[in-house]
Amino acid sequence: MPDAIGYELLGDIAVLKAQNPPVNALGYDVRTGLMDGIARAEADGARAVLIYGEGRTYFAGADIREFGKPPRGPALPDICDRIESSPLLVVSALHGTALGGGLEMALASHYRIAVPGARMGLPEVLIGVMPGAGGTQRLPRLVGLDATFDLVTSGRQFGAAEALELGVIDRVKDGPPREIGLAYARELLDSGAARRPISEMPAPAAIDFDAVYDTVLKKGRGAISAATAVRGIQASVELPFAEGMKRERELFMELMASDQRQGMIHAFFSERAVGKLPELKGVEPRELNAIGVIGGGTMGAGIATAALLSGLNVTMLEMTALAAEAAKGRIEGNLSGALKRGKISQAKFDDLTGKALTLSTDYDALKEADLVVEAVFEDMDVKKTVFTKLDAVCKPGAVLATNTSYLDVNEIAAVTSRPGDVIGLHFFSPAHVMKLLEVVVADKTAPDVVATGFALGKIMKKVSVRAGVCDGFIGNRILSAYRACADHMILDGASPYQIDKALVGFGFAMGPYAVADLAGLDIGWAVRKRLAPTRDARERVPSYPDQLCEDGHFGQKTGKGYYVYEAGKRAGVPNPDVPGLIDANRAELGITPRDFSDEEIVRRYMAAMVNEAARVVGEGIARRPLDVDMTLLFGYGFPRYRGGPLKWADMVGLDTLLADIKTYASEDSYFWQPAPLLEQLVAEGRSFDDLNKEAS
Ligand code: T1G
Repeated sequence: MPDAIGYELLGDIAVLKAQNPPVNALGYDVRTGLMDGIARAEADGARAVLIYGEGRTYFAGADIREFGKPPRGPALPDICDRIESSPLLVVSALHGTALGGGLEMALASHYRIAVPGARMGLPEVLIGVMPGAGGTQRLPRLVGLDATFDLVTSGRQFGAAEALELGVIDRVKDGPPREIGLAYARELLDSGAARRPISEMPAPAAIDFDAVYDTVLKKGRGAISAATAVRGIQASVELPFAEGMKRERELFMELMASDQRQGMIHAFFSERAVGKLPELKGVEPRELNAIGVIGGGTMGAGIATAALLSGLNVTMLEMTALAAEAAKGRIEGNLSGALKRGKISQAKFDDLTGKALTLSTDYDALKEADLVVEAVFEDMDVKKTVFTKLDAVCKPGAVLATNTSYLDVNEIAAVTSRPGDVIGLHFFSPAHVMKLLEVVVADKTAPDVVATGFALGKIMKKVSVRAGVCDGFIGNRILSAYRACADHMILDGASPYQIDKALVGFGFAMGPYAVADLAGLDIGWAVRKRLAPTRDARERVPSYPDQLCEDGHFGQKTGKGYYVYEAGKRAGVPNPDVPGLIDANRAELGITPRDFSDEEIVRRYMAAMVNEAARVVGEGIARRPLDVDMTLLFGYGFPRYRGGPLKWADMVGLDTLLADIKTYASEDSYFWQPAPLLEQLVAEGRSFDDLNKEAS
């Protein structure tokens, strides 16, 4: 294995080349290589040093696989200080993604050049930490406080042009990073350019840091990394550089030790692992160039929009020409958002809604499609009719997908002569925005059809999760459990508004009742009616929501549900009619309401979520606990800094959760039946993370 840092001496310029694929992460070998390399360059009498990365990128940051392990070898901040204080002229040449400690390494250099396509950023707050190698101390001195707050607290990436404009880099030049770096170092030496340590530049003037801190903390909805980074930036103004570095390190180590860092690193690696399934190893997906979408309602138009934005040609099939035109209007509406935000040009908009999109009312238009996904009415007979026609029309090898959110994909597949080609692709509304895609694998779905589902997800930049067939697959099945728990608490004395507030306090963007208003109360109403004939008598189901629906109150779309929505306002106010409906429901059931604390509300709600999630994993509907975590993060607004419900459960302690469930079972043994997997893990002293490791 070649040295992690290659060394060359070219005349009076020493070259330190990072060669640590795949992303030149600043792991132990790279760090020691940099310390040895700068010392060697000085000993060799070089006058300048060029640092660049081989392969796809300049350093992409610290090696986050080392997080949580005992620190080894030189720490990154010390390497940055060592390089910056070298008497030699240090130049960094950036390409790929210079992120986190990578950008901090570049800031410790005296000059920075980048190729036009280079991207940079300090994304540490997105993985639960903060810049910890001088980023909060050097960046303010280079670009001022406003730009620093923006870049550090958002963690966003930015391109070479913006970096040049901000002053983060000095030069943009096309060419191999090594060549443009050497030429720039040569130019600097020949022009007698001086070393330019940022640490010696003046710090910006003080501002009201508490106000910035409060704003950032509020925006984080419970996440603490960005707000903590503000305190690091504050130190760059209030303390001398060396003291500021010490303060940054203290704050960084506090975050490193936090549960939130554990949660967000878990999310980072799980987001990449969730699409890697042993069963797909070596399985080639089928061709995917042109797809068909049947049904141009909200979902179908959203799916078509996502496909168009991903570069696929789309044939949209509707029942009538009028309906097809209306579908096109929805697609144009979806794309106009991207146009307004500058994500696509007018020419692109015209191409996507012109050449790339074909409208039709004739199934024959689908005969060349590589994949067809239907998003028609959620009724089994309607779906079966559609698949019977698809079976007759589509070419051999075409993938036939259903977007159903709960119907049995096996039953749908059974009406075709090719059940191996049938799969569920459960998109989440709005389908061109939500990143989650549940790839629902039926009993006879062929492996390469599963691979094609994941390939479509990748093209659409979705987070695809493999799901087995059951009512609600992974996400909706778990949602129905924790939503039922919330409904029980309302019958027993809590208010929907208290529950929503408590869950927002836990980190959800919205509570379950605000979410229900957003999705439409008629959806839950239809599910309750569908399940009523087979419902177990012991199941506790409130009747007051039906009353709301019978009165035509479906939530945001009718202006009234749990909340009342004034025209133009997204946030609603509590519907004054609801408490009376709840009181009447409790009276019917002979329930004397009791108080709930926010803490108890969250504790019960999460116990129900974890318990059902454990069932879903135990039954193999989800392959691993991390699959459930990714589903809840990308489809249900679970707070990312907690990693997902099963990561959160590991950190709370499975024995504690099981004890809670057993306590609640004494009130309602039907709802609170401990999941066998949860009992097994507690008995064996294992965690959900152990299962993730065993499965990978
Ligand atoms: N450390 C270790 N492994 C990493 C890594 C990292 N920083 N970044 C990526 N990988 C692995 C990843 O797990 C995957 O592995 C492979 O590389 C390809 O990644 C002191 C402390 C760089 C934009 O947060 O944003 O510096 O699955 O699939 O889509 O202030 O990876 O192949 O086994 O994502 O082309 C700051 C995180 C760290 C950057 C490339 N840096 N990485 O995206 O490929 S904290 C980051 C990314 C820090 C200092 C602090 C992306 C990417 P495998 P990939 P990609």
